[in-house]
Amino acid sequence: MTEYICYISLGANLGDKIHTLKRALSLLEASGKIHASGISSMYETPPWGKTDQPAFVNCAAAVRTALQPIELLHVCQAVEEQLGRVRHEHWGARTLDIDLLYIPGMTVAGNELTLPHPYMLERAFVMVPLAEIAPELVLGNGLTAAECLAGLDDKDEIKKL
Ligand code: PH2
Ligand code: MG
Ligand code: MG
Repeated sequence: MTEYICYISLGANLGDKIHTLKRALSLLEASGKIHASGISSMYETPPWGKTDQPAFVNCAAAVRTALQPIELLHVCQAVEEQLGRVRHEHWGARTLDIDLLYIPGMTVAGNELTLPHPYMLERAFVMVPLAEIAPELVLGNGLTAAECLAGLDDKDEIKKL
């Protein structure tokens, strides 16, 4: 496959969150097959969905790779495991979560992976970091990341660290 860019979201709400996200980005690079071409700031974000859990730290990255999207997902899952992720409950606390968000011009509809990420546009913890690194990126709804973010009212609760 020729190289393409995939936008990803990283999150943690247990342990040394910032350290974990930085380690995760270096482990993705260390695979030799994934190159981060843009990394957002780190943001402290209130838990979304299941609200009785610790605050998250989230960031976003643009990664360049020639792996198939599903192979990219598997490398991300291996990094999650390497950094001690144990899967507890759906939307619950986690040491590390890496989600694939969006690959310009590509959709994926499989058992393991759906692209664009079905909830990305509703989540300020995803859209604030994404709009920082790619404000002009046109997303699945035809609007730019910055335009999508402007429509989210909980964006003010996202704090840059
Ligand atoms: N991830 C979830 C559910 N809720 N909330 C925040 N703030 N950040 C996350 O990364 C997050 C969440 C499921 O993966
Ligand atoms: Mg997630
Ligand atoms: Mg995930």
